[in-house]
Amino acid sequence: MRVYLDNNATTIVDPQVKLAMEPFFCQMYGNPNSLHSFGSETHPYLKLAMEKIYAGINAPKEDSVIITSCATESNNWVFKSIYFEYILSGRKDHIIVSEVEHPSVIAAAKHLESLGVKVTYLPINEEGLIDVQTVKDSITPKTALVSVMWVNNETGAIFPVEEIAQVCQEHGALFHTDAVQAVGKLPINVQSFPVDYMTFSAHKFHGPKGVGALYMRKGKELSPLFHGGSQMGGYRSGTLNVPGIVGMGKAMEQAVDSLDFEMHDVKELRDLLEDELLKIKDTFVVTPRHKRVSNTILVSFRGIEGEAMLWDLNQAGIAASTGSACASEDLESNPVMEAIGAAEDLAHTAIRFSLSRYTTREEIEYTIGVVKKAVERLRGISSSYAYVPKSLQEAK
Ligand code: 7TS
Repeated sequence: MRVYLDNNATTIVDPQVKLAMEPFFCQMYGNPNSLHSFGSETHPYLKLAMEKIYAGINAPKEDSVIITSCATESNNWVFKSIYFEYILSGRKDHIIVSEVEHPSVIAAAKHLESLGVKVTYLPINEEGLIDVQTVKDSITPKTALVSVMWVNNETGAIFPVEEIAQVCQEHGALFHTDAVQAVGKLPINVQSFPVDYMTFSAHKFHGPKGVGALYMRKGKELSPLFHGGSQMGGYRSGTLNVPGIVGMGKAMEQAVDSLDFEMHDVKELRDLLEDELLKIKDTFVVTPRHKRVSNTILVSFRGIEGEAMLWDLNQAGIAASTGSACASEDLESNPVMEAIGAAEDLAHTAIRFSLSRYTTREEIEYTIGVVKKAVERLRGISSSYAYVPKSLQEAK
């Protein structure tokens, strides 16, 4: 059996999405900017796709949604734009990010730091959560941008972005949220709180890879990323990725339609997995369930290296993760475990299971069995875990 429980890294493309994209490879392959019919016949499809994307986040049409190549690009773009528009001009000199942002935010912030920008890294507490007070304590009149992710990719923790955005508005700072792990898992309504910029990525909600987006509220500033033609309002020129945009539109529509299923049925399977894993002795889950999205568990098995567990799971056909795929070749401890100050013996033990609407009960039941066996085997050979074999326990 092959079981895919790494949906926070990427997801299967919804077959409806694939179907929607197909005509734009060999039939309607024209460049939308061309004046002939090969170009213009793509227009209604692009318009419809963009409408679906706007509807999915409840953006009014006066706001901008700029299609990018991925969330990494959207995140980087916001930081570089802030540098050009606010820092270089001397208007502001400070930005704030949480210390558990995705590397595409942390590395962008560090780059700005190397250019002389003051950066505050907000801590998370032992539950993996952010206290709004930490934003209030660090924001100043010179703060250009606060960037806090909506949902953490490792733990699934939901951060209080609505309240943080409010604080930013009161202090004249811009607010950006990386909503990559929120779309398809939480209702998104950019009109319900003062978010200025928001990043998301199609491949995290059953759309194609290579298509991301940057939402920007009307009236906000953004330096063009690519200078050239007039595509994407001149902010990001280059021939449009027609199949990608159509795919993202369809994926967004499907994500909205599946939201209830994601929040209830997927949660039921996640809770089943979590309940069974927590029955294993010396096992810990980061962030209380009700403060997490419905598909994610970050679990630690004392005495077991995350990579060793991953190996056993992979041998049994199960895909999970020990940290962001962008960093998991480094054999470093999980960044969130470090940030919550987990004891040394736990920092390397975290495994992330992330489900999707395609995950089945059979797959979860199989996974539970495999994990239980793996824990027993690995603790049996662990030098850091005082293990009493079952036969001896019974003999006592
Ligand atoms: N932001 C967050 C919160 C993410 O989880 C990821 C990918 C990205 C940005 C980057 O997205 P992309 O569109 O540029 O690919 N996160 C993960 C992960 O958790 N494991 O592998 C990739």
